[in-house]
Amino acid sequence: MSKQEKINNSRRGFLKNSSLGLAASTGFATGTTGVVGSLVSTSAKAEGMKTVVTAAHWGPLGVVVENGKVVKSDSIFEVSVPNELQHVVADQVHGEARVKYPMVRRGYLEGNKDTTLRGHDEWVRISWDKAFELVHGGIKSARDAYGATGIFAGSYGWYSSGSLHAARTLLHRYMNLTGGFVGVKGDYSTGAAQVIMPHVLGTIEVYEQQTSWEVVLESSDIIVLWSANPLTTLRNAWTSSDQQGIEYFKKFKETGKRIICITPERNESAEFLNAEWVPVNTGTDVALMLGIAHTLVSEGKHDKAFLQKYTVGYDKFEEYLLGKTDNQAKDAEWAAKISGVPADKIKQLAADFSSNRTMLMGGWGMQRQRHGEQTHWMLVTLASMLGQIGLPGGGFGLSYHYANGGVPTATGGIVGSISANAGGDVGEKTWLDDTSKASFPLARISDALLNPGKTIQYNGTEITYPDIKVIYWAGGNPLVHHQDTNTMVKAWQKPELIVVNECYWTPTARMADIVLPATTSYERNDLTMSGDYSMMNIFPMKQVVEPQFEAKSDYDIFAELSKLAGVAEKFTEGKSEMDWLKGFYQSAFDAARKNRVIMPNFDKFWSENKPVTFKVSEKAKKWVRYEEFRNDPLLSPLGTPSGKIEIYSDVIAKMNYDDCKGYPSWMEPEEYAGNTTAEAPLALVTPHPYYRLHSQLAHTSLRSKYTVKDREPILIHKDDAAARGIADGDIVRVFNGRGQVLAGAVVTDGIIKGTVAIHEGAWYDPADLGQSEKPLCKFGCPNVLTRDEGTSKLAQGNSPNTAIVQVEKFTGEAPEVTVFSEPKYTQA
Ligand SMILES: Nc1nc2c(c(=O)[nH]1)N[C@H]1C(S)=C(S)[C@@H](COP(=O)(O)OP(=O)(O)OC[C@H]3O[C@@H](n4cnc5c(=O)[nH]c(N)nc54)[C@H](O)[C@@H]3O)O[C@H]1N2
Ligand SMILES: Nc1nc2c(c(=O)[nH]1)N[C@H]1C(S)=C(S)[C@@H](COP(=O)(O)OP(=O)(O)OC[C@H]3O[C@@H](n4cnc5c(=O)[nH]c(N)nc54)[C@H](O)[C@@H]3O)O[C@H]1N2
Ligand SMILES: [Mo]
Repeated sequence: MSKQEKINNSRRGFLKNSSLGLAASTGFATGTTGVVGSLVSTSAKAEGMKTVVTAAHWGPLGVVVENGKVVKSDSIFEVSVPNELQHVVADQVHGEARVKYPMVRRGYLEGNKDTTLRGHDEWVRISWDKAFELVHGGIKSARDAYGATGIFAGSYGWYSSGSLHAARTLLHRYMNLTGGFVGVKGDYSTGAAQVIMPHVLGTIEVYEQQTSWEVVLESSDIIVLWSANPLTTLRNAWTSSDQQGIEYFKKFKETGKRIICITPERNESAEFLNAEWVPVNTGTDVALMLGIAHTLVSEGKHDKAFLQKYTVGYDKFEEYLLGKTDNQAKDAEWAAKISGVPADKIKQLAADFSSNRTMLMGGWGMQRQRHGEQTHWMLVTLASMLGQIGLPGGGFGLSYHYANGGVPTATGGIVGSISANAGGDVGEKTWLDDTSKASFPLARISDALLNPGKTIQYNGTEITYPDIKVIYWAGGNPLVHHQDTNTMVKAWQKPELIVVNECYWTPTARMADIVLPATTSYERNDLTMSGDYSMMNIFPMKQVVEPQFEAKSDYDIFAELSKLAGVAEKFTEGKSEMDWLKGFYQSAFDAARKNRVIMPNFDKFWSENKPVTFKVSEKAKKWVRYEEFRNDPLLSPLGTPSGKIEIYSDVIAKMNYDDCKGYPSWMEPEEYAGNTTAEAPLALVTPHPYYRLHSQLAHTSLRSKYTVKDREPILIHKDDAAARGIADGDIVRVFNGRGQVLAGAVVTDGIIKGTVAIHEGAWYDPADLGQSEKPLCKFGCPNVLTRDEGTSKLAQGNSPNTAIVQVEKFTGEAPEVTVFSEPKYTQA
């Protein structure tokens, strides 16, 4: 089944089941949100049944509960593109992957120091009292012996939405109160872009509001999805998705204007939006952009006046572009050889971009690779040459694919949230200096664990890795999200103690010493807003069911641990769950009032069972990013040293890094389509999944929508499959020098020849951990195959999309996938 068929099919499914009786006509699709909360409370009339309104990253939900069990869930808004992630609350709460009780690894319990047992030791069920005693004791003795730099609580992850039950923040709050911890710098999402952009534009850019969609609809002639897949990625938001971004993409399609999608695979967006797909080799966008830039210059189509007035250093870059510095003109023919995009097409793109109002919408997959800093720098440079930055509907936007970027910001108030610093008073933080010096770019985690004391370069500074003895993770899945799993498994054997709070038996939980069962967001009360930029709604997140088995919220877990450490009062500030929520809501209420927006009081809001929705001003609808800068670059300069767009950055040049020069340039990655080997002749790309949020929901029934013979799918071009005797639906082995996984072949012409795709977030399920150097992952976690190296000395971001592999038909008896059910355990 093609992806489009999948989308159509699931739409039919949605219409058929549509409903809980929740989705009334709301006018949502036309941009005027309405909600159906009042219907919600009356929809479930049957005895013993109720419908509860809550929310998740994947949107606001109505959840039907019957006799204490979730039976159904759906969006409370009518959305024109269904989001199946919303339909599996029952699986999330009652599924077989739940961690039910506190668990400890037998070796740890018995004082066996052999940490290589992690991941294949026996589990022992213990009481909460025993668990708290073990965790508190382990952390305390490590603190006494090694100090705060021995404790790592960076704990990156996407846990669940909510202002109060934010797993990672709560962990930090507890750690801050008890003597400190080593944290991390940056994130996996935009590891490279968020470090380079401030040098170029003076802001982080990737998490900023974009030119309003209303302006784009009106003024853009062409939108370019450059390494972006909004139909997939807008299904989620860091707060909660209200899918307004998807509705706007759909509206743009309906205008009949051009949409171009530049990606290695014809992704869900390209199909749904009927975009012109430009297949490109993974990791070659800088070359492609240079080819377009060169065409502009050779045809005199670059905007010299714009470059002169609003940028610095173009002349230095142009020397490189034209080949004056290295005898290689970066012309369309040169770019075609590298990128796989024909030279004629490159020239056509240059002509189209420069003769139309063009919005370059840059996604982030292309910066999650070696030299990932260059892609967004070069994109901004190309946009500068086109000269449309700051004009309605022109220029670039680096967040249209994420959390409703470009959906106009509503006028109202923003809810408060729990802070990592308790009550503002945590005594003298004598450890703070040491730990902040020791905190490292998060994607260097394996390197840091394996090489304590090693010094690395980072954005013009030096960082020396700490000696980590304890890891505490709450709300992330590093054994799935981090690159080169086999190296990580080794690194993970270094600490003396690893504690994980989890709702499910994830690969990370399985690799811990102590696992504490966390409630899902459906087992507690909370609040969230929607759309990280649009801030349009406040959703109540009401408790749907009682905590399952012995699960506790992270809040309660850390409150108990704080009690053992003698700081409970500071941790809780004497407040109950509802006290916190009232306070967070009040912040929004007060801010809204200043904006002359009246919100219901908390009690009314909570009892009404529906969101608060804010209105959007005409001004917000007309907002154009960089308009002020364009109107007056002297009065509204950028935050860069020159106040202009830095096509050449003196600051970066002076860092003298061999892998990030003073202007954007093409640097050949160690592994890509143009640099393969006989052993690994195919490039690998690892996009984000349509039916999951990373690894979240992998354990639900949604799996049946995408797996092939129970395995994570791998997209492979029909010629590459034929050359290997692989048919659609075959189980294949995918391997390289770093590891091996099984996957299910999806044979297609929807991927550029020479590249295969496996989506990130597939759970790591090793067949023979402890017996083999490179255990076979039975399910298909792509990070077993990816490269664990920083993007460059500048950002040290993650680079999973720089990888090459081989694929072969798997002929043996395929081992059963076991990672999605509870492991065996014994009673203490
Ligand atoms: N190859 C490759 N790898 C990638 C990427 C890629 O593109 N390619 N993308 C990267 C990116 S951008 C990101 S953001 C990361 C994502 O990596 P993660 O954020 O680690 O991924 P999630 O699957 O969201 O993990 C969140 C975990 O928190 C748990 N959880 C949910 N709610 C709670 C709670 O209330 N309490 C507790 N204690 N736990 C909870 C979930 O069960 C889940 O296991 O992956 C990165 N890895
Ligand atoms: N459904 C869903 N939504 C999500 C997430 C999820 O896991 N599932 N994750 C959320 C998070 S934390 C993040 S960071 C964002 C991620 O947002 P992005 O980073 O933008 O998502 P990706 O899927 O990694 O990449 C987008 C597209 O770029 C393509 N691509 C990859 N490498 C290259 C390249 O070298 N060149 C070009 N031209 N294209 C390339 C991918 O194949 C994909 O089609 O999404 C968020 N939304
Ligand atoms: Mo991310």
